Amino acid sequence: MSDTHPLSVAIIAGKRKEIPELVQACLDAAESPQSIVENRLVPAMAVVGERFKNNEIFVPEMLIAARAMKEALKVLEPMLVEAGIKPEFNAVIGTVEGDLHDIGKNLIAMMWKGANIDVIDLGVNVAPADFVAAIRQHNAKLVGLSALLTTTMPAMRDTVKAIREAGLTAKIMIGGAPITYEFAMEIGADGYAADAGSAADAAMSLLRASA
Ligand code: B1M
Repeated sequence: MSDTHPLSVAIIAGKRKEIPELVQACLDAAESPQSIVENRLVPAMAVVGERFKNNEIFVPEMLIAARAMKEALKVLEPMLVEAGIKPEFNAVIGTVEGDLHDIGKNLIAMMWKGANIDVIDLGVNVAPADFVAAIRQHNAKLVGLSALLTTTMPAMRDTVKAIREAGLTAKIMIGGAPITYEFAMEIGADGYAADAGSAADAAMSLLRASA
């Protein structure tokens, strides 16, 4: 990928209205929805992040790019989440307390739904107690925690601790840009996925191991 593809350029510039047509053009050119996410959308957001880090753009531009990205995902979601048979497993997912980033978390939720998991999405800025309550309420077999900020990694640790202390047996999978496998093991999570591509397989291995 490059940041010169029209769809990537439009995401970076936050040209929301142009997005559906550009996504459709990729589909018409026989690009798969997964490839559009991996090769057009995610790298575009990486460029946005890089520009933000270098003070070339600021939060409003980052937000506008995020909205454009969501527009693209809206078009792709039905293709990523093909209607399956009755889900065999369920899961709760959310972005941890203090963290408002939801694009990556939404993508993971889509991939899980695509793997025929019934996903309850708690949204962003989810307190540990709310994860615990939702796992209990839905008797969830899997919980996914997302964090995009180094400053919210401690909230992830607190959430894992709260789930364990509540005696819940749900498998815990974590991920997000600053998260590593080592961190996952250190805080006592059961699994980690680096990206949307590996998230469904990782979730299914955890669920099958616990079934
Ligand atoms: Co924010 N932001 N942001 N931001 N933002 C980052 C994360 C940052 C790296 C940018 C930078 O400096 N280069 C930086 C964090 C630095 C750090 O902590 N080391 C940062 C910052 C600093 C901030 C603010 C503090 C800025 C400020 O206000 N001064 C602020 C914090 C707000 C808060 O959360 N409390 C802030 C705000 C925002 C916006 C609201 C403007 C917007 C978010 C909008 C939204 O999500 N609705 C935003 C955005 C868009 C970004 C960047 C540019 C893009 C994030 C994104 O959507 N990427 C980001 C830079 C970057 O990531 N390069 C940045 C695309 C997405 C598909 O990838 O989310 O990584 P990602 O998800 C991936 C994997 O991480 C993984 O799979 C996903 C798909 O492949 N994954 C999981 C994610 N969750 C997973 C869970 C799993 C498994 C895998 O299991 C459950």
